[in-house]
Amino acid sequence: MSVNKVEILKRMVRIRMVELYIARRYPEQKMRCPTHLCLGQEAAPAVCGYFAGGDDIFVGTCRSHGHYLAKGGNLTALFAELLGSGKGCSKGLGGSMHLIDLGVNFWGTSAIVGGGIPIAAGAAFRLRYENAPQIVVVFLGDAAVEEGVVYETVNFALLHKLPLVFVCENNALAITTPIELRQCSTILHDRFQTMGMNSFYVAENDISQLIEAIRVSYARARTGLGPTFIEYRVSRWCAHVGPAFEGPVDLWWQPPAASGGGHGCPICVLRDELIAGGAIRLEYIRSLRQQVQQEIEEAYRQAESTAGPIGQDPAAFVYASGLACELPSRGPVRGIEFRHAEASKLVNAF
Ligand SMILES: Cc1ncc(C[n+]2csc(CCOP(=O)(O)OP(=O)(O)O)c2C)c(N)n1
Repeated sequence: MSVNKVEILKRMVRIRMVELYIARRYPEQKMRCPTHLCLGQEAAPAVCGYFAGGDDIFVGTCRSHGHYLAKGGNLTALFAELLGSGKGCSKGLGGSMHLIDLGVNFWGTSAIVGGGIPIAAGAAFRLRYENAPQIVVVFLGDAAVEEGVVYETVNFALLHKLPLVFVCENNALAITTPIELRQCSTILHDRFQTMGMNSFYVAENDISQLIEAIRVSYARARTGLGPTFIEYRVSRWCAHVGPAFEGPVDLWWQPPAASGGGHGCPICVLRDELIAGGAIRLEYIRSLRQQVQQEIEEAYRQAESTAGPIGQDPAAFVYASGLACELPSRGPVRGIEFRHAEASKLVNAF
């Protein structure tokens, strides 16, 4: 299957530009939720989204604007969510860290590190149980690998050969603590190999290797071969939360010489490869940039026009309606019952 890398570049550019736009408008204080940007980390969502079908399921982290867009999430609904509008994908009740859109099979993001992992396993278990052809992709950061739930879920996923792909975007930071101070080994994926997990390590900005790892992992999950763990080394270019820039965010549409060859920027790396191979010219990127900017401004305008105080009961949607709230009645409790007569004798023989 040939891979359309220009399409992947387009997706990365769109995510980068959306994040930049949010960063620039955030100081207006209309977006009142904590906002974790994925500037510098656009490649994994773009490639994962490229290979996913509409029926596949994504589960994200607190840094998941890119994952949401990659799964086909609506841009106006994303902006509206950040603006606290009832037209947001989570009805304005979640904000940046709690995006959910079942319409595009984006099963949610969570402020709890590792919080999405068991949800993803549950979704994958159902698919396996029903012999369905879809897969689940769950994103996690390197800090999530410090949570016990990852090891429990990996074990369960292997045991049941779940159609689940773990995509760990290792930016080597948990808020501000470097991975060297948190982990015995700064390489994460190989510890799961000892449990029997198929895994990949993808070096920073090696987009071709990332494409291959994701392609193979999806194919394995779809054909009943079970889960895969991908560790992709990335750099986070902004503060843990909020729009403060710390990296080369805005050079990718300049000529390669002006962007320093682009070694540190995933978009520049792919851009340079595509220009060198004759697939695109710099002009293409400039017009793409204009097109995406227009789309973003229009989406934000629409989202702003729906903004305003949340017009609904904040407790709505917290509990599912229609669930029984009383425990089902059970028969009388009969006390201890032994599985066979021998046990009933042995239990008092000490
Ligand atoms: C269970 C839990 N423990 C601690 C925190 C506090 N916390 C918020 S974000 C974060 C670091 C997240 O790092 P990582 O998972 O690597 O994702 P990144 O922010 O690098 O994308 C921590 C420890 C939390 N939200 N949830």
